[in-house]
Amino acid sequence: MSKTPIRVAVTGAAGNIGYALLFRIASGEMLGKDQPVILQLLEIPVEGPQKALKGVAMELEDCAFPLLQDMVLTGDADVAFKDANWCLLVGSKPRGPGMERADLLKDNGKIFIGQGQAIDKVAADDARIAVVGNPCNTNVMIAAAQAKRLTADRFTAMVRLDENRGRAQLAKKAGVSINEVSDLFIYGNHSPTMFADFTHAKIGGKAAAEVIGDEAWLKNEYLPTVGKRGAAIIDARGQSSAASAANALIDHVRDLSTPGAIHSVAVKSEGRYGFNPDVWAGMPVKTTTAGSFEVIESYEMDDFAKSKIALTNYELVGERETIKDLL
Ligand code: NAX
Repeated sequence: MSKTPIRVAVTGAAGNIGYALLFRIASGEMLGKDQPVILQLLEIPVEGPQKALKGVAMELEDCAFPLLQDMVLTGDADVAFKDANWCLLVGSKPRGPGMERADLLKDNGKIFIGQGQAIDKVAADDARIAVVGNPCNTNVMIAAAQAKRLTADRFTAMVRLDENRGRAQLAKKAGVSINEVSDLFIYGNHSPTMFADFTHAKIGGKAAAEVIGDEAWLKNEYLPTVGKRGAAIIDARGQSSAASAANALIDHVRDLSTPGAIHSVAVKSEGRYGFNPDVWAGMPVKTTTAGSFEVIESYEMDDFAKSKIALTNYELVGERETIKDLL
């Protein structure tokens, strides 16, 4: 007998990341090759995006994916999140010319108030939320603040693209396969202040710092390369990362559904690793059951790592302060 379908709501579904994401969800790459899915797709309720969304749905139909049981296309959050088991919040407003970061935070924050309320009202009891739309650490905090029914641990934001970037850069420098790189976790904000913790990373089972043998490179080149990779992609492509972001979101959800998986997730810090208790910060997480995780708290940070974490925490606290009237 086939499994009960999982309802996956995706916002910003007609956008660039949506286009790189939906086909992979429907083909079973995110939740398993034997797991039927229903896609519930939200776009802003105006003609252009709704028409584009129809086009994407036509293409999904044309793929004849056996696992795709149904699709819902809507401009209404209450419809999109109805009984959803996973809510992937990708859609948000891009930063326009001359727009201040504080305005971006506030404008996008309003979207996440409405979506957080709708999710809390209509999503499934086991609903989990993954925020990608930037600034994702702060948007997830705003959405979670609306929740009366769902607990804070259901709300996560994505730093997995940063982890994947960080692993790839270490593998490239060491001239080894990506599979050799482990224990590389992202702490803090999805922004250039993030700390890609090379101090605990391993290459082929040995300390990465030892294998690389160049502390100055790790501190002065590696960290900025990982932190500013998004900007470098925009500079090269003329558009922001889409396929790699969609790929990271597939990894984020798949690993949060796979007991034993260890990966970087932005979660409510609760004071771990010295973060402000109320901010959502990237840290290492171990999936315990298909629906729950625990934070790995055992990494001892040296003074350099502590100073990096303090910096990214300072930025997260500042973002929280900017939008405090939305909480
Ligand atoms: P696009 O502008 O291509 O697509 C966004 C889509 O969201 C548009 O189709 C828009 O109509 C829709 N949208 C806007 N407001 C909405 C709302 N209230 N409800 C439903 N849909 C809405 O952007 P895309 O390249 O897909 O990127 C989406 C978001 O991901 C951006 O905020 C971007 O900054 C963020 N990113 C986050 C990353 C991460 O690692 N956390 C990396 C990639 C990406 O930069």
